Amino acid sequence: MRNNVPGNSATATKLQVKRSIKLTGVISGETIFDGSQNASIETQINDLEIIEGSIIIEANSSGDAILDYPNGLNENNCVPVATGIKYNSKGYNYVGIKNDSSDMLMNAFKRTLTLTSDNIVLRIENSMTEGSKTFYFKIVLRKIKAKEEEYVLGDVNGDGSITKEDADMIQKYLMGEIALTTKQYKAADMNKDGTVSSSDYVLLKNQIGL
Ligand SMILES: [Ca+2]
Ligand SMILES: [Ca+2]
Repeated sequence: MRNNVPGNSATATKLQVKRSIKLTGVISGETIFDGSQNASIETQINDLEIIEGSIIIEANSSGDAILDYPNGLNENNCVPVATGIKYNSKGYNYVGIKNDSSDMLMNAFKRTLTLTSDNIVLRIENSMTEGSKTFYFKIVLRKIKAKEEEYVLGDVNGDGSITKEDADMIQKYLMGEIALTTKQYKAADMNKDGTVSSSDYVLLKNQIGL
């Protein structure tokens, strides 16, 4: 009886349709799997970005390389992991230097890396006494999860309780009388559809029994 059942499950050694298996997120990779043999996935790390460039700096002075953020990165969602500097054939030096310990770290020029809201600013101090030098640099950035501001749904003014004042704020916003911050906007979006509308106003009024 069993042999008369249509289908291939009893003897299946592979899938009828090949399937792909994907890893996404911080590491990514993909392989095709059909069940007939083992499969391996070659992965790559996606959360590192490297900015490369060069800057010419006169002796006994400092110079700023002002750099754009790589696509998708900003001051809030990445941190610098390392900054390497090369000024001759000795290779990239990834060690910082203290003002008072130049003897300990020969050829490690002082560098300061600042992430502003607009740019990445790398300042290098050329402590040589004469001539200008070309400094090559590599800045390694790691993507991090941006911290979301915490909010309580309905508490638009953020005072810790959900009251008529919060509903009034939504009403004023809808009438164009006030603007909402990102946090207030999220707190006001009662039905979580991404926009603040009269539906949210009604929902909040119902919730507080108005
Ligand atoms: Ca409130
Ligand atoms: Ca809404």
